[in-house]
Amino acid sequence: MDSTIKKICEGDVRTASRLIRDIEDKRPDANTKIKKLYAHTGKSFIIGITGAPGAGKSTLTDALITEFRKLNKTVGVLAVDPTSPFSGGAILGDRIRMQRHAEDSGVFVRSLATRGALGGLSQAAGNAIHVMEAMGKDIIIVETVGIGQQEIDIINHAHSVVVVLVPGMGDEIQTMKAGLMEIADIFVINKANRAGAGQLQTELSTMLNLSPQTADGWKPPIVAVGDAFEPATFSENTAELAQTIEEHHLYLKQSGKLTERMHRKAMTEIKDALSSCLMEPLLHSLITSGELEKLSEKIKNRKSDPYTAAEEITEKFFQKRRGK
Ligand SMILES: Nc1nc2c(ncn2[C@@H]2O[C@H](COP(=O)(O)OP(=O)(O)O)[C@@H](O)[C@H]2O)c(=O)[nH]1
Ligand SMILES: [Mg+2]
Repeated sequence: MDSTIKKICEGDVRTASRLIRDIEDKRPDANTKIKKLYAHTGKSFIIGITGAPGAGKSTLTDALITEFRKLNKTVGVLAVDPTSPFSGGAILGDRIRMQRHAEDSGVFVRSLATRGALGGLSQAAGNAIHVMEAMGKDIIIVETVGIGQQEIDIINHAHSVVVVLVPGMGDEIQTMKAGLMEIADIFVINKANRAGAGQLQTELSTMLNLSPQTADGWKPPIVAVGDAFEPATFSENTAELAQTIEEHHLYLKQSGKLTERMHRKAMTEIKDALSSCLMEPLLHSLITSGELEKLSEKIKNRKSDPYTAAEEITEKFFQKRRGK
């Protein structure tokens, strides 16, 4: 076995961290490593946590680490969030809080910054998750800011999706519209001691009752989590959240829906891989050769159309490939 792969499978933190950095930097040999690593992945349960910036995702993730460790599960955390305390610009309080897990060899926390080409972020996240899977982590938590399609792509790498909402942020309905409603398995109403929590809960339940998802056998539960600075109730609430996540995992296994989720994940991965093998090099060569500019000009002047142009491009691309 390749020594890097061997070390990662033994849980070596330095080797795993280096590969995650190479993935993030889009080094070409990172994909070669992932290919070799792939056979050692696929055993972890992957939880996606999404919601608006400041909704308390990192605080919840931190509390969930504690809960899962109590259950003797090893945990990997991947924060794909430029505003996250895990990534770079940590506020002192968050850094101190994370410190207690830093001592624990059963916990591995890494972040992905939005460095490099944006399009590759879902692929980078998927691959970083694979590294943690190969390390043998029982549970992997992926934290991501939930706004657009890109975040939904990232969350597709998860088996179970937790959407975090906060009363009074005025973003609840937008979050729903962004397509998170369809993808949520569990809702958290965070900072639930705040005004408007009850109303948010009512609105959400009404929406869930109208949603066809309820016919699916799993009605997304709503877990209310109180203030993070009230340790007693907060740990009680986060224990309930961990429990709900475990229940969803059990449901997925027993209903056969875990296979569907694995399929969804595989589809995302192959799309990501195709994009990095095909779309990215293709666009890169079209841009650097000036071809894209010329084609745009022709299309603009109605000397060509986008479909003919795309056909010509693909024809040329495959000819070149075959000639190789
Ligand atoms: N008052 C209050 N503040 C919280 C709570 N949870 C998190 N925060 C604070 O809200 C800010 C954002 O939290 P964070 O977990 O980083 O949110 P994220 O951006 O969703 O990851 C931080 O300053 C936290 O200390 C809470 O339950 N109550
Ligand atoms: Mg965060």
